[in-house]
Amino acid sequence: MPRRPLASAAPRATHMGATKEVLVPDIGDFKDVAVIEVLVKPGDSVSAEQSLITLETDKATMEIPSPAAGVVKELKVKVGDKVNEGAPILVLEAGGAPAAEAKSQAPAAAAKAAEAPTKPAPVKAPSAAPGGASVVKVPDIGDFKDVAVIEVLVKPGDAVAKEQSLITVESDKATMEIPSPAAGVVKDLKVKLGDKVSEGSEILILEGEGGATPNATASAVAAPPATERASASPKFDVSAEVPTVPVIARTAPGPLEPQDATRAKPHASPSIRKFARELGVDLSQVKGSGPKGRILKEDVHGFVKGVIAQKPVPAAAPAARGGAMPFNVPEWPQVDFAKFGPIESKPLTRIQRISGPALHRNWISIPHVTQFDEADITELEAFRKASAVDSEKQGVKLTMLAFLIKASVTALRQFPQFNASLERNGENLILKKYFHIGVAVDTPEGLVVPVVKDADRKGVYDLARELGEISRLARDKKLKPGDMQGGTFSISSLGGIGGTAFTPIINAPEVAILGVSRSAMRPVWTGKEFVARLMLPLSLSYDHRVIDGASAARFTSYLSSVLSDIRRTLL
Ligand code: CAO
Repeated sequence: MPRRPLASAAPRATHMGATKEVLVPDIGDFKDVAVIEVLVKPGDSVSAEQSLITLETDKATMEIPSPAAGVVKELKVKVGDKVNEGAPILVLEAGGAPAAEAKSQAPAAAAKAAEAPTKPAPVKAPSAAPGGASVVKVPDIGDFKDVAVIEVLVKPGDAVAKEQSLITVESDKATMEIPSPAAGVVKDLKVKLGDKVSEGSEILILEGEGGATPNATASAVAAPPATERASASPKFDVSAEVPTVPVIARTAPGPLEPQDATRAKPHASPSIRKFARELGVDLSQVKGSGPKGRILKEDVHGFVKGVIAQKPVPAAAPAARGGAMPFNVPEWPQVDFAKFGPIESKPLTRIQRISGPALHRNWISIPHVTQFDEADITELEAFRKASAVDSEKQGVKLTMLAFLIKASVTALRQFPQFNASLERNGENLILKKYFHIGVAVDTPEGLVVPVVKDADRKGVYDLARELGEISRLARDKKLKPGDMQGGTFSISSLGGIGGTAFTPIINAPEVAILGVSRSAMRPVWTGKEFVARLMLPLSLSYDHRVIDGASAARFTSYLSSVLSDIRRTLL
């Protein structure tokens, strides 16, 4: 969960005549933090709050802003140095008001920010409620207002520890958990799913441990990942801590999108993020040339130059959900539908809201081609039906999908480039030696893709049993994030519903997905006569960057031959 660190002190300065030594401020629990960027040099004029250096730990990147305007006289750090709170950064010849003083409405105490470390902004302490209990309220969540409660993580009677998450709120930009300011027992909930809350909204009534009022000095704050505030505090790029998608998918079924926990946000410091935002650059498209692939200002410049060179007017038109699109497309039409007849506005489900942008990304960024084929499953279906009695005795519904998984694994072994992912830099294909098959499951809330792990090591009965179990979990919204991660290839079966073919969208970072439509009896020419055969339509969408058409045709032909004679899975 991206979280704003507790510490938020301003850089300290000690007077040395007309100059001040700017020190590393309170940076929370971080110790021996590496200086990864020095953003100024001697002779530079800096304004109050201008970033001086960037520090990075394995969990966060933070910029240390100048406590006041002035001229840099001497640098005390260089890239690669390890620093702690109080370490000298540089000597500044004061040439303007300290940052805190510059804020005319700031309280007097805050005006001393340039002189001494300030304390972390306290979370609103629980206010007293009748019966020795206290009201826990939404703390300072930055500029976010009326954010939706998407999870209530506790219920009345629950004992909670200090900092245990109570609720999760979500805006269109961030998902954040609100932790408990104190240990205690939940007496009463004041919010429910779907409520809109802002700073100060009541969350719940908490009775402190042993019936006492919870400690009023609690200071844990969950804050939005990308909010930048005008303060002299370090700016923490907490978005670098944890990828957003796995966080969002923490307790709810995930959509048809990558659920790979290793998928990280672009590695860049807050100022670079801001710079990129100002230019409308999507950092995920920029290759970093800094240490550990970090994106530098030059990389953003280079990216913009490249785009300009390719297109005369690289307008970043807003997509339907507000994201920047890398194409010069006309703006989404704003239509007043009510002008034409009665309407009803229905919010998208949570799964749809998460999966929509991922599907959109996959659709526009992967060059899809769909190869259609069909498999003669007459014998297979006869075998499945003949096995039905035996399978039912074992409590398993032996579905066609279980055989499809089995046959797909056999084909994937034969064509390893289909069981692969393109490396983010586009230079290598990662071939996976394991076979985790994602299965699209239709639920009332939307599509989710649980993954059958190690499908190559399971028999058809085991696969059928597991499919029944994950479909049930998906529909009961009980899938865990891990159940939806690590897929190497996906199957989307609409055979139980109908249709003759469709073009499934690849579930990135996978490179192919098999769509299956409804089987039907068809006349098939044997060379001498037409015979009635049960034919299963297959639609294989593949990433044309890594798979060419001939390979795709070979893959579906082979898969079709395996389904026509399932004994091939034994070979
Ligand atoms: N051809 C003909 N009949 C088929 C078939 C096929 N390809 N696949 C399934 N059927 C039949 C089954 O045999 C079953 O019939 P009986 O009840 O008489 O045995 C019936 O259709 C219902 O099957 P099912 O859908 O319950 O079971 P399944 O194992 O085939 O599928 C699951 C399970 C989870 C894939 C399915 O329930 C589902 O959610 N499908 C939708 C996936 C989806 O939305 N994909 C779209 C992604 S792109 O937006």
